[in-house]
Amino acid sequence: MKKWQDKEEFKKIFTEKAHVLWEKELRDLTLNEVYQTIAYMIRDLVSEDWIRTNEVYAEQKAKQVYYFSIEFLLGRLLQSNLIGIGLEDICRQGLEDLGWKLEDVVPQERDPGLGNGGLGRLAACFIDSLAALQLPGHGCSIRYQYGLFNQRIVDGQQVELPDNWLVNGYPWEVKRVDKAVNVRFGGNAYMRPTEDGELECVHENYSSVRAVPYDVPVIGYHNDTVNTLRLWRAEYSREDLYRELTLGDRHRAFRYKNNVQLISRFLYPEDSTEDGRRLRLMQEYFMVSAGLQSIVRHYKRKYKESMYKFDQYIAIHINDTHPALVVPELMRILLDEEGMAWEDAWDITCRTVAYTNHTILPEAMEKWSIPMFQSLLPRIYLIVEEINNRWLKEVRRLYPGDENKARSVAILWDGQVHMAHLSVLGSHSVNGVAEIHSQILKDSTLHQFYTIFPNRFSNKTNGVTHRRWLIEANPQLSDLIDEAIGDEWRLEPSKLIRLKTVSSDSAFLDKLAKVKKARKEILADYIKKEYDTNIAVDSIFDIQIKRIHLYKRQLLNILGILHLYYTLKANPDLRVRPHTFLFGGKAASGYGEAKQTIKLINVVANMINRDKQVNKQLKVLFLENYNVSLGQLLFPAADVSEQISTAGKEASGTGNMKFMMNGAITLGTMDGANVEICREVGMEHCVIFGLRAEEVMNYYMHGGYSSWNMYSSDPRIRQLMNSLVDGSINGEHFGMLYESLLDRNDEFFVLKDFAAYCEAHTEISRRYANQKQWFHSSAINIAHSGYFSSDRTIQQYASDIWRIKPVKV
Ligand code: DL6
Repeated sequence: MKKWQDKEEFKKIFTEKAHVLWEKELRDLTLNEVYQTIAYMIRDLVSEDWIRTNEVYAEQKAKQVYYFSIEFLLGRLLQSNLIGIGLEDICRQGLEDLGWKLEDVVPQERDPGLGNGGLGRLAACFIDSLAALQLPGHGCSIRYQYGLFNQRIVDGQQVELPDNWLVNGYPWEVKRVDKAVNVRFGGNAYMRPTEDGELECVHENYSSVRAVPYDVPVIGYHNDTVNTLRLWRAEYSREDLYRELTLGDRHRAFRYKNNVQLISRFLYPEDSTEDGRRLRLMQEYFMVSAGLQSIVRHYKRKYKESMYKFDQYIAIHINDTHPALVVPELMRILLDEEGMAWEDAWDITCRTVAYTNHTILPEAMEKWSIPMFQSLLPRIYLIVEEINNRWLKEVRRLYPGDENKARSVAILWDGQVHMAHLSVLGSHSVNGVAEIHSQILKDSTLHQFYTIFPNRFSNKTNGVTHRRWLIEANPQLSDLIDEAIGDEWRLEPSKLIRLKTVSSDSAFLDKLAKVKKARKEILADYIKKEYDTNIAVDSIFDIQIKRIHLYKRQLLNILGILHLYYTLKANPDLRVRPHTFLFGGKAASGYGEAKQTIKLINVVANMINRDKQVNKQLKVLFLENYNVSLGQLLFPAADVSEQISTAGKEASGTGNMKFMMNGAITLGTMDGANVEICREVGMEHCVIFGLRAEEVMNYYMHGGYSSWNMYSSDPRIRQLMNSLVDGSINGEHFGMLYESLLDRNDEFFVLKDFAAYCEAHTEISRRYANQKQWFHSSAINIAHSGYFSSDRTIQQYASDIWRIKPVKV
């Protein structure tokens, strides 16, 4: 890549580019135009490498993986791309000469509305690692016009505003009209005999949707690899619209046009209605069909190999079940377009596809009603039906008379299409995302499949990219690490383990403490600017940031805080170590309890922050609109990482890894990847509390837990529960939470774990009092975070599942 040699060259190219793009003098540019100008300059720099990367893959016929995910929660790309190509400093200096600060330009980029939570962020880390490791791997998803929503807090309550993230355009994308494909919906499909006695499928009266790809370069770290994230946008086909119009039915024509445009309009359309669910299914098929068609076309044109060898050159990964239609869609292509026999097509499909499960929550397991599925995707339904028939025949042959077995592995059952079952059956590999989660999949969620295909199952513990979450988010800490152990860890994060050698060195620990303080000051400045609130940087920054969900137990956290408040009120002379509790996260718009939890946090925060008797010791804030960019401010500033889900419920968590990478101490349950974090760092460098997953499971299976008993026996709990409904929290009532904790017997064991949680907090304060010991633990956490880099995870996927190798470009 021909890079800008120095800031002079940067300024020259910037000036030329800005003139061409905006037809303005530099002094008249808006900050957003400055940002876009640099983004286009980076695009220019990498364009040759981007072309070359694809050529080299094709020349070498390298096996490639395509990672299909309904979300890619990318975060901003300007700074990470500058870091990737090693030009951040030149850009910063050049901009300064021109009168701008890079720090002011970076926030001009809106976080792309292409994801919402852990699964989407994982996908973003994965494509980052693929490019960094020079592995031939690309992302495939949808170019949503609107993200989930922008969250505002009004009177303590979440208000959802449209996230029109594309409003100023997106300079990183390239529209590729020439690569558009058509996707079919509706109509009728049936099998008819051919002249030579075979059966062929007829699919007629369908409507076509044009899928147009927008490609985003995924730039490797200090190498020349540029992979692709391909995002599909739905457009109406002019011919179909014209046909409808010429048939004289203007209403039908406009309905067609509107329906098509809806497909890529919203990330996660509301699925409480039949229309919403239908739209989601359309999105899933749209992404899968467009993605697969383009992969097959590219394979045939560039690799010129037989489709019988497809799986030798192509791996397809389905990130949870949203892309599970890859299985029948690949079958459709192989059967209907390539004319293969069923057995061959099935064999190739299973060898190509691999599946990761990300949740065991029953409500998150995707199922579609058969009538809806059938009417929307008639040809795909026929294939799924055939897969199911053949499969159940086999199961009944293997387990004669065992209808329970058949039921528990069926794809079509009870009027529904079971997407997890389709995914397991149509893949050669199934993995969970942390050891405990993978074990739960084998022991319970997918146990019946496990008994049939034991070798198909494995674990791949998640990871996060240290390039974004350490190098970019925390340059102060990164520099300190360089000073202590050299900079090899930047390329090989496993080398972070070398920090152990200085983890007891007083001089190093003092510097680490200074870095933490500096990062807390940066966050405090942000909070002052955005919320006009002061937070004390010498208080413990205790942070819980993630989607709001009952199982993640933000409720436990806020009840703990409320109890601390009551204790301070009842004991005016009591002094505790000052704490700043920070929360962030969105609640699904239809999830009443989660929304009420947000309200509770805000009302309690208000009450505490205004109370002069306690607000020197306690401060609580809910930060609006938690997203990747806000995360980049929060993770580096944290002392304590709250990872307090009910054991057995959080598949892995990845925030826990970002916190530890930035030196926070985990306060958590034995859940998800916390278990492995604890094992790596040692129990003395994290604080663990609460029920274990087996105990939780035991209660679910055999009963024996009554939250009313907790209420009767623990006066603290009684006080807290009463306060939810008696108006003592600023006159507000939280009936839904009260019901879920008491009347519905506290499904997530908040009250059961309450006492242990309070003790864990006492332990945190005790440990924090010894600063040397605290920062020793902090250093140990950073040292072990190399294991939780997504580079390690991706290397495991690459060698064990995809069987792809690095390719030098
Ligand atoms: O694997 C990524 C991430 C895990 O870290 C979280 O524990 C898990 O909750 C999340 N799962 C989802 C599920 N979505 N669906 N379906 O986001 O995946």
